[in-house]
Order: sequence, then structure tokens, then C-alpha cells
Amino acid sequence: MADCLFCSIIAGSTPAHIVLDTPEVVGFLDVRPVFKGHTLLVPREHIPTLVELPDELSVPLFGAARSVAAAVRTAYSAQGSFVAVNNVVSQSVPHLHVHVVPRTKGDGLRGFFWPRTKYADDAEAAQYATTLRDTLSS
Ligand code: DGP
Repeated sequence: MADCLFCSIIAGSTPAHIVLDTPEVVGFLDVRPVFKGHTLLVPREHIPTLVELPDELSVPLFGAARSVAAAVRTAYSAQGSFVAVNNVVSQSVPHLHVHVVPRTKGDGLRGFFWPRTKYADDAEAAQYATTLRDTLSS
């Protein structure tokens, strides 16, 4: 899509350090990594957010995330990874991208970027669960 930064990386018009290149998915290093090796995986097709991702691209995209999550352990001796997708809010590039951030205990990343809250009580948690369950099954 014109004017999309990640489409331009996929097309090769904007340089990036490509780490994975398949018919459906491209992976490249994030230019502002949380930790070195932080990778972004994008569908080749311009898809704005996870909500628009078709079934046939879900396995290629998240399979690639799984492969990169495994590879960072070997490549960088990371103990694990943090895998995340921002959708609209905090999403600075409106082309779906899965972040894979190499993680190691004591690396200094705390709280996974966001503050935590609490349910007032178990009844409130049950109400949230019911509302979401009903929406998913409707
Ligand atoms: P998000 O905030 O979830 O939309 O993540 C977008 C990421 O894209 C952010 O971590 C920085 C990265 N990024 C922005 N511009 C470029 C670029 O030109 N090249 C590369 N490789 N990454 C970029």
C-alpha cells in the first residue's frame, strides 16, 4: 500500500535488516529495539491490525513468530522472549506487526510495558469473563 512504511520495507524500497523472507511473511530488525535482536514480523499483504488477519495468514505469521522466538534463544543466548502485537492503540505503524523481543532474566524490562490493575472482587472478574464469553459466542 502506498505510504505504508512496512509495505515499503517489504518491497525493498526502505532498507531494513531482513531476517526472514517467505511468500507470506517478512521479518526484520526493529530500528529501535527494546533489546538487540528485537524482530518485527509482518504479513506481506497490507493488513492493518490483528482483527483483519485472515485465517490463512494466521499460521504463517504466528508460525514465524514461534520460529523467531525459538531462534533468538540460539542466536543470542536469550532465555526466552516477549511476543506482542499493538492494535491501533500504541500502534505507530498501521501494518500488522508481531514484536519478538529476546528476553533474559535480569535484563531490566519490568511489567511488560504496562501497569497492572486489580478487579474489585471476584464478582467483578466473573462479570468481565461472562461478558467476553457471551460476545465470543454470539
Ligand atoms: P508499534 O509501536 O507496536 O507500532 O511498533 C512499531 C515499531 O516499528 C517500533 O518498535 C519501531 C519500529 N520502526 C519504526 N520505523 C521503522 C523503520 O523505518 N524501520 C524499522 N526496521 N523499524 C521501524
